[in-house]
Amino acid sequence: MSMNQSKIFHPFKSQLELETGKIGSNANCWDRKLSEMTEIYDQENINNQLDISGNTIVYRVYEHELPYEKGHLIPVTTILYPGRVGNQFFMTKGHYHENRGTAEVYLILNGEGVLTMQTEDGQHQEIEFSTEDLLYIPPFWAHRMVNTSISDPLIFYGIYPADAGHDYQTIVETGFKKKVIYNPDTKRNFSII
Ligand code: PAN
Ligand code: ZN
Repeated sequence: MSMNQSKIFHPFKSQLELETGKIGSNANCWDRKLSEMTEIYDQENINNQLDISGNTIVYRVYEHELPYEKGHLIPVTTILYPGRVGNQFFMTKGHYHENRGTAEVYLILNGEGVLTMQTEDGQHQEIEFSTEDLLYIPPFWAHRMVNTSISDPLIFYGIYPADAGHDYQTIVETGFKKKVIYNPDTKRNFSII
């Protein structure tokens, strides 16, 4: 394939604050509020929650502004705050990549939790992690991060192919096979059920 000069994207550098997850420049920042993700929690937990109509931020995302085109990679940090809805921890909405054949890498900058994953042919896997762990999400695996800390934000850096796309709807319809719930009777404070 010949290279079209007008399509050559220029290299750049940017700063990532390791303690906060903030990406300094060329990045968009967006928040996911609890009120925008009520369908992914058990309805009895949501119904007992007092402030879902409010502005509780569950997570904040910094994402480099780059073309969503094949060949590029998107660097992104997520700050998933500590909290619960009933016995369910704060978690990301979770998704398959629209382009199912694309993978992703997560590096845990700070915190602890569980990565729940599943495939459309019925497999599932849950991986517990903490600071400095590197997580590999292969093609075809839906992925959701759960923050199991009572007090600390979970901060992770990810890189995914720019043409991956995000399919949230399938997860809204099927949910994840496994839930991570608060359980003060266990040493680690949570159970995977
Ligand atoms: C991540 C996620 C991010 C937020 O960058 O998009 O952590 O989670 P949800 O997208 O599930 O709301 C990623 O996996 N990108 O592909
Ligand atoms: Zn992803």
